[in-house]
Amino acid sequence: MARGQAGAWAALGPLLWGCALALQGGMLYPRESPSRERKDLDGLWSFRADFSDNRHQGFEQQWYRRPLREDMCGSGEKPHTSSAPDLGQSAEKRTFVGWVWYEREAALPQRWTQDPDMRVVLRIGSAHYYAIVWVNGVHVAEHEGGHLPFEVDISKLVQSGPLSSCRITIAINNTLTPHTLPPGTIHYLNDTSKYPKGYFVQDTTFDFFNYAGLHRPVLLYTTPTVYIDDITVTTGVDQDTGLVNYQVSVQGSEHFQLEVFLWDEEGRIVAKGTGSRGQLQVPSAHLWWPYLMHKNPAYLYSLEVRLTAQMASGPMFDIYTLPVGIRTVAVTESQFLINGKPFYFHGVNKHEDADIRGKGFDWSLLIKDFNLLRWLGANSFRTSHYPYAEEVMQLCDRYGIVVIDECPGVGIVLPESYSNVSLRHHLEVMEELVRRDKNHPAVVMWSVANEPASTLKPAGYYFKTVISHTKTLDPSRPVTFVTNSNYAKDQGVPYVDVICVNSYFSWYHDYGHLELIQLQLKTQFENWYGTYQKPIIQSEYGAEAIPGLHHDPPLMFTEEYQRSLLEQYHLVLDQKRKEYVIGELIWNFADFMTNQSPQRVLGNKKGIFTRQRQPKSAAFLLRERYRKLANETSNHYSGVTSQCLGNGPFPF
Ligand code: BDP
Repeated sequence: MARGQAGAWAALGPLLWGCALALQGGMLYPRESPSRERKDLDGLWSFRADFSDNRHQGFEQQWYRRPLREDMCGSGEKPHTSSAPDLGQSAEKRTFVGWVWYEREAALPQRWTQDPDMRVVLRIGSAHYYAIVWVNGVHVAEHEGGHLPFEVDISKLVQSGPLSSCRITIAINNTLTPHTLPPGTIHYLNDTSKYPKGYFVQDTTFDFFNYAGLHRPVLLYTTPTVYIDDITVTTGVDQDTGLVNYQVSVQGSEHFQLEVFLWDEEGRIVAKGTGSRGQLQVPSAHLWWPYLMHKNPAYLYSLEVRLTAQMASGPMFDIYTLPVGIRTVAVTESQFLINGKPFYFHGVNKHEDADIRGKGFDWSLLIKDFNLLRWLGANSFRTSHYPYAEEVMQLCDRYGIVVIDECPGVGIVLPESYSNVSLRHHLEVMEELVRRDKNHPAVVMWSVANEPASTLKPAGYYFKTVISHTKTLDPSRPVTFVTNSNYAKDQGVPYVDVICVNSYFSWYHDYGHLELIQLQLKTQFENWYGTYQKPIIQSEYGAEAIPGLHHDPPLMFTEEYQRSLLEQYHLVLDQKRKEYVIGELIWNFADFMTNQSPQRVLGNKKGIFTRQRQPKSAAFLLRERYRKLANETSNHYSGVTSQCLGNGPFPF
């Protein structure tokens, strides 16, 4: 909830929606190499929220022109990878809607500012939701959408003067509209007997707190001026030969040579190639297997791409190394196959969410979460309900955690959210997501939305378009969206490869009647499968449990109820997984923050871990189940859990 003047939202409109960038270039993760350097801009950033009535003072006074800290009135400092709302003590700031300003001075190594053969790039891991960027007071970039990276070449600016530092200013607006992803609506409350003049609230139809700000690393990196801009890898398997198809795009010159080398984990070159595209063949390849599906999961090769460009001044080199997992993914009428073997998803849905940090990236939290996944015996998760940090995806590749990669299409329920404006943006977001995550072996499926109102009339055309666009962008992976609507009326499902269905039996209806779950769940599966003959994932199910609240017989909100509800689901899942159910993902891995409402007690408590990552009783139940499932479903590799669990790469 927020307060402002009546004109506040209108004043933001034209700035916000006129200028989203078209998708350009690749989005390779910045890695150091002999030709590339990287400088993380972590630490504290100056921070200021624009509390002016029209939320536009920052633009009127051009806050980007001089250091923000020159006028500290109302401003402060903030670690950049955290959400602003939970750092302060003010309720008004916590629910602020509008522009906030970040600023950081970066000292640059001399050669970065003096070498004309060097490109300096500013990369922002994510800025929720709309961002405008200035460097030394000059406007350099804008980006719409809070969960995907964007970058800009700032070489000209940093190489044009005597400065050995640069001042980066980022203005970020967290306002959502029916056309953003996720959507939201600003409501002015005009009854002056109840609300002060100009009072407005931002309403959202998704169930997590709209944390805003710079959530992920911001960094500078360099490349030569002729550089490897993008690499696309797809893999296949022929008998025991691994096939690595690569395509490289180069910017800066048309006169170059490319060599590619595939290294194995022991540091041996196992295949070589030349040119911008080709196929590498790896005899007796180590395949990338999911965690618990093989005794040596998550095998990664390294694809080293070496570029040599002929310049007037002599040769110029660029080197980029990409981790590559060789694996195949396929879907049949009733199975999900990884490397030709049936794969059963036993995992979780997550959120990027934690105390104090909000959605801010934090390595310690990440390692804790991966240790918990491993402890649980989970082999997969869905990035509900938006793309997670790139570093998360890298860990999934390294540890064999399979990912259903979801875009921020959550809460699409208003008819306006099916307009052409929304559709165009949704297509752009899918392009950005596929561009970023296409090379991760852990990503086995794209999810284009969660629980859209897909019984509304335009939904069929809308999802047909988004799904077919996604398949064109990446023909190598299946596509889904997550439904919770009626099987007979859902207009999007005909276009998906796998049906993901959420249900909350004996929670959001038939309160307390656990005895109904088996019947209702069976009916759910039989109806969906009977209508579409596609494999089904139970993509969400669960119940809230306040940690430490007990009652036997089980009553809602107790740990016993959460546990018993899951047990009822498991009875049916155990029957149907022998037919066409290919997975179960608990809602949710951990408790998480939401908007305030009478249905939420300091957030959503459906976690099997608390927000502080301590187990509730249900976590032990799932741990037992997932280990059993791993042994039963990894049928080509018996005794997998005893061999795989406990000796892994995690620092227990
Ligand atoms: C599901 C939504 C999820 C919610 C969950 C719940 O997909 O985002 O958090 O319900 O109500 O329908 O806990």
